[in-house]
Parts: sequence; C-alpha cells; structure tokens
Amino acid sequence: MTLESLGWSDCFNQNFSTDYAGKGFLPARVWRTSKQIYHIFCEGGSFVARVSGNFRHRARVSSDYPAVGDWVAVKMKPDGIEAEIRELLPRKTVFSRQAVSASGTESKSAEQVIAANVDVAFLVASLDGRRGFSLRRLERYLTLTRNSGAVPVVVLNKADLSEDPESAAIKAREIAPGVPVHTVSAIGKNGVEPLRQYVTKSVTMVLLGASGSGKSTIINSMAGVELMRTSAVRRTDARGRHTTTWSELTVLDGGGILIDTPGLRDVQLWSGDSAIEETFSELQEIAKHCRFRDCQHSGEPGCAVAKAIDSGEIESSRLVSFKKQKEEIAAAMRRRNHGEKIKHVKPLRPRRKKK
Ligand SMILES: Nc1nc2c(ncn2[C@@H]2O[C@H](COP(=O)(O)OP(=O)(O)O)[C@@H](O)[C@H]2O)c(=O)[nH]1
Ligand SMILES: [Mg+2]
Ligand SMILES: [Zn+2]
Repeated sequence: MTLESLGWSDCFNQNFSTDYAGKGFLPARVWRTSKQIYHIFCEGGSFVARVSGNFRHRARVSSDYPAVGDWVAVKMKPDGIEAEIRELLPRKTVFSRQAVSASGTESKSAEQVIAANVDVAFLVASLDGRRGFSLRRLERYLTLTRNSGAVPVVVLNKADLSEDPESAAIKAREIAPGVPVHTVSAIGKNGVEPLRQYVTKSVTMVLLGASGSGKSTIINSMAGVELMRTSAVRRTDARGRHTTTWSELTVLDGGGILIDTPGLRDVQLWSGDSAIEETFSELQEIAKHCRFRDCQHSGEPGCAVAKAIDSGEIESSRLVSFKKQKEEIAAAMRRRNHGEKIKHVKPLRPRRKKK
C-alpha cells in the first residue's frame, strides 16, 4: 500500500513533513471508526489506533476527533500492532451534518463529520418507485456537497426499474445546473461504466443518498467484488434495510478510494450560506434585479424573483426549498451560538392550593 494509493497528496505532505516527520510520526488514513477505536491504513497496512491522551485533552467538540477519510499522524506502539493517533491533519474538504442530541429539555447541536478529504461526491438517488426520486432531497445534497468543497456528480440508479430514466435525468439537470447527471443500473453488467471516468488514482469519492438507493451495490460493482453488504429492499416502502451503519473507506485495486455511508435520512444542513447560493444559482442571478438588496422574496415590491415565478421562468418550489435551506442554517447557527448557554430548566411545580 502506497500513500498515494490512499489518496495522499502534496497538500497533506506540506503539513506533514514540516511538523511531524521529525517527531517520528507516520501518516495514516482512517478507514473506519467505532466509538474510541480507529481503523487506519498506513504504508505498512491496516492497524487499530486510539487517540493519545494529549489529543483527547485538546479536543473540544466531536468534529475535532478523526472521522472516516481523515489523515492523521500516528506513532506506532512497540508491539507493532496498535498505533496512537497524535495529530489530525487539516482537512482538505469535509462533509458534515448537524447532529442534534436531546437530553431532557436540553437540545444541543453539534457538527457531525460524515466523511473527510473527499474529492468527488456521488449523490445517489433511486429511480424505482412510482413517485420517482426527490428533487428536494437532491437539492439538499447539492448544498451539502458544495459546502464540503467536493465536486458533485448526480447518479440516478436503478434505471432498469424506470420506464423513463431520461426524463428523470432532465429533471435532475434542471435543478443541478452544471452538474454531471448519470443514469446507471448498478446490478446490470457494466451498469456503472459511466462512473469509472471519475475513478483515478488518489481520488477519494463518497457515495451519499437515501438508504436502499444502491450505494453499496455501486461500490461492489465498481470494485468487482462483494466488499459491502447490501440489503434487499422491503416491499412496503422500497427502502433497503440499514446495512451500512457507519461510513467506511475502501481502496480500489485499480486505484481510487470510495467511501460508503449509511443512508442519511434527513440531512440537516450545518452551515454554508454561500453553498446554498450555488445550489440555487439561477435564483441568485434573478434576485440581483430585486428592488431591495436584502429582498426576502416574500411579497416585497419590485421583487424580480416573484416576477420570474409568475412568468414561469422558475418554479415556485425552488424558492420554497431555497428559503427552507436558508432558515435551517440560520437555526443551526442560533443553536450553536446559544446551545451551551441553555441550562436545564426545572419543570414548574403545580402550586399548592391555599387552604
Ligand atoms: N433493480 C435494481 N436493484 C438495485 C440496483 N442497485 C441496487 N439494487 C438493489 O437495491 C437494494 C439496496 O441496495 P444497497 O446497495 O444495499 O443500498 P444502500 O442502502 O444505498 O447501500 C439491494 O437489494 C440491491 O440489490 C439497480 O441498479 N437495479
Ligand atoms: Mg449500504
Ligand atoms: Zn426579491
């Protein structure tokens, strides 16, 4: 295993050689995490690692800990089996979502890293089912991807189950201007051929999409072997069971790195106002002509967006999605800023009646 085949590049090398090489640290990439245990690849192969006490001491929030796809600086233990993670290398790109944990009356919002250092994101949607895939969900994934810094590629899978895959592709292209859209059939022979153009040495790809859309099947098909467990779709709701519960990184024999992720049912956006603007670029373009610079497109006079909707130039559902995503990020920001200040509020006791 070479560092290059694991996705190592100059930008990591610069951070590493100056700071850590002198201390006898080795670069390694996290391929799976489970609680406190990190499974890592380094040039010598696969190892199990934990973070050092010093690392833990410095970590403030969960996103300070390594995630799948992260590069870390490790020190091998004398036993030659275990390694200790000393440092987390700066992330080139990061996919994160908002994880809200509620305990009692407190609700805390934290950034949860799904995958790090990803170059290309395959946004997988399934073409089976009567209602087709969700354009709204795709919009959310596009914002998530733009926010991460990776390049999005839309993958419409299960073309074999669709009567009209081409019109589905046209719809997807409409809401994803400038983004490549491929219709594939992961179970068919050579059905994932269009995706191979993205697979090159040192390139890291992640598969994102609802559970049952065929992410693991796509990985198996691209690898040519059964690497990931897949799951038959339940007849009632056309979704696969949750077979992939954690993100997991795989190095393909022919070059390229793939990260499988569990089905993210609802991606809660964590940040990225500018990413939203990219997702809705045509709307942004029109909004430049609104009379007010801070127009919210909610009935203000001289609103160019309202005019464009009236004339059928853009669909009103696009504006609804746009506002929803904006509000979600605003809410995440509020929670983040005030989350720690919210104290547990004692429930009011019923007042005793005076006798
Ligand atoms: N008909 C058809 N079924 C597929 C295709 N791709 C995946 N499946 C099936 O869909 C189910 C869910 O696939 P899986 O890869 O586990 O989905 P994941 O949850 O996104 O990883 C499995 O039963 C697969 O065999 C496809 O292109 N066509
Ligand atoms: Mg899976
Ligand atoms: Zn407006």
